[in-house]
Amino acid sequence: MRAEDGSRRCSSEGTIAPMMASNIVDFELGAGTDRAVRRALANLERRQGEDGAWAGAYGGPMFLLPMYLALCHAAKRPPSETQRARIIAYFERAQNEDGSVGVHAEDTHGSLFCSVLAYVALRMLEVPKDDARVRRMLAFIHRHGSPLAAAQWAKVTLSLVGLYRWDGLTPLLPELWLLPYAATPFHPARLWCHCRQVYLPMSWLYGRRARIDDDELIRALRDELYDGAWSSIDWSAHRDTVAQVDAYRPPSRLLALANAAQRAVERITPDRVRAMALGKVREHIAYEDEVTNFIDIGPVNKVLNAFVAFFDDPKSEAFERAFATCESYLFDNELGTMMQGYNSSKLWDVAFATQAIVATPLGDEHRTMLERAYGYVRDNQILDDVPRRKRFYRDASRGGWPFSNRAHGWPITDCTAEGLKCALALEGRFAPRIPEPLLRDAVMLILDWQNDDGGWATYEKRRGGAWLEKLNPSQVFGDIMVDYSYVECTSACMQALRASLPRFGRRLAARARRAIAKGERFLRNAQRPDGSFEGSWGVCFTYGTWFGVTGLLAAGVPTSDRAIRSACDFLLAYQRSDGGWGEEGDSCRERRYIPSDTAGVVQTSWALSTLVRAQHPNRQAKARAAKLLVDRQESDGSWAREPLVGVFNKTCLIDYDNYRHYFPLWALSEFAREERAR
Ligand code: LAN
Repeated sequence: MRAEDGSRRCSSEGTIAPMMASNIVDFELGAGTDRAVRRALANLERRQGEDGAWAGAYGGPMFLLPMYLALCHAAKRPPSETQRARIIAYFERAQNEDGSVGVHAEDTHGSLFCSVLAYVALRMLEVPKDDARVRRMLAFIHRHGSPLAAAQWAKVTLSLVGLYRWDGLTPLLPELWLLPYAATPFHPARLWCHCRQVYLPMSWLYGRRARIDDDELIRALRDELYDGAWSSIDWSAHRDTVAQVDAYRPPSRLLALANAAQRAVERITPDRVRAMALGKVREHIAYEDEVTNFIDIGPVNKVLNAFVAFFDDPKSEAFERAFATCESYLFDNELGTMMQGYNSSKLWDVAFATQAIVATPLGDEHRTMLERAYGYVRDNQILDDVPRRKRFYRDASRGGWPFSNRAHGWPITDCTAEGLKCALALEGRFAPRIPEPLLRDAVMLILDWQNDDGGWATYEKRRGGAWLEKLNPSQVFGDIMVDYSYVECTSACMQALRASLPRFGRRLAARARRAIAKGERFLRNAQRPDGSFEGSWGVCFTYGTWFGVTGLLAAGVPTSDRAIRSACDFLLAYQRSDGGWGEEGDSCRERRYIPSDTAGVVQTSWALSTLVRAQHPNRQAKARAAKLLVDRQESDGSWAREPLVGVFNKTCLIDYDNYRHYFPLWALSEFAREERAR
């Protein structure tokens, strides 16, 4: 609808006949696009790091810094004076008018979860209680209750520093790890690896009822947070209390039953069994630290594992290493100092940036940049499986690529796919041929990761039933319990298999073709009646549709296919009168397309790229999108920061800061190539 508005305006603007007008636009746009591409390449070249990768902020989630600061407080190792000021600045920017802090930095729905955590964090950073910012925050907290109604992870964090009591939490039994995997449909090792790696240390800390000694600040905070009621609280009455603002996934009846059962079990569990369970859980935690060089799979288990090491033995070498590695998650930029959602997004960014660069005809002029980028991809492929992996429920890793770097070491389906696509796109012209065994390892991983539904999940083949989601105890996050198949991961894996086909022998090629065909079925099933694909790791239908369409095309689906046509129609229905696309982050939590007030260049790039790849006949729509990208570019070749477009678990947006530097370049290059071929 909006697309038509735009073209109508074009032809009704005056004396120039529509046909001629569009030729003039084309001519200027052609030159403009070329200039934009050149500038964007120069911008990327300037920003590339020594290691061949692009550093970029990966902040956004607001619950991470407070967990880290609680650890600093416990260990009596406050951040430096400069860091302190920069962290305060980050919180200040994220605080809403009503005093609240949301789940992520741009969340205008205040959450009790992150407001409580931020309040404690700021006070630990020595912000006095009569400071206007914290006073407003506390007012918000009291309007919605107190920590008694905050989401589970806030309660856990507060319990560790004596600002909540473990009795006020639903049980997190370490004994679950003693159950036989095969016979237990709810075994913790069946959970999505992020979920299990978070609840693993939580269960140890819960099992030990770990908490630090009271100090003056803690006593003062109890008074502030609970309005003087601390000593009279009936903790066990508040296990299930959760404020409306934190109840994205309110506890289900099944969870209530499971919790009652766990409490009954805990009452009769002999100390001997508890000790055994804690020992086993401790072993799993130590293993995760060891195989990730203490980086750990993500920031939450990073901090929790460090807490475990601290309570285990604060003077140990293990704690020293665990604490020191927290630093690798901190990042400072113009927004302040944040804690990132991963130790970096480097592999992911390098893979995309490289593919964007080789989509231009100017690769030869940027040979050095490409060679260095290739170096990063080559040096960060994972070369070995983790040791004794079966005992620790780990899948194979050899040949995979991680999201950040090899030291982190957890391979991911779509990172493996993008790493492989990138290496294949460079080989021959800009890089040596990928050695046969490395290619084979990557491909075998991808093939083995495919789920029975034809799709691919994130890190592992799916291990548990969808019903497990009913036991999601986090309240604030959606879809954390099992590793589902995702449109994005599926599409990426199909594309990678497709790109490597020419390198396969007959048998492997046949297997890959079958896998791609199964993937196609998954994608067709995932498509919504309106033609869109829902994304899970980017906002939202724009991102998902880019992957959905690209995946189908990789399967050899013709552009005339109804699935492709309807996906494009869906996008075109949301093209704005300025030629761009803008989709709200809330689309993810509400699972419907919510248009935003302005267009974003990253989302416009995804949409434009989709239309180009689908060879959509509406040339004007594409030209207008390209023009928006060209017009929005800064003179140094960059694009300005815009609202967050990354997401996880439905509710938490996250910053992919480098997206604005390479997605517009990629889309413009694809558009220009199509124009040249006309
Ligand atoms: C990530 C980061 C990378 C991301 C992509 C590879 C981009 C995606 O295509 C697949 C999913 C994945 C691997 C992903 C999943 C969720 C993560 C790990 C994160 C968004 C980074 C942080 C987030 C993690 C779950 C944060 C901790 C919170 C929990 C609810 C456990």
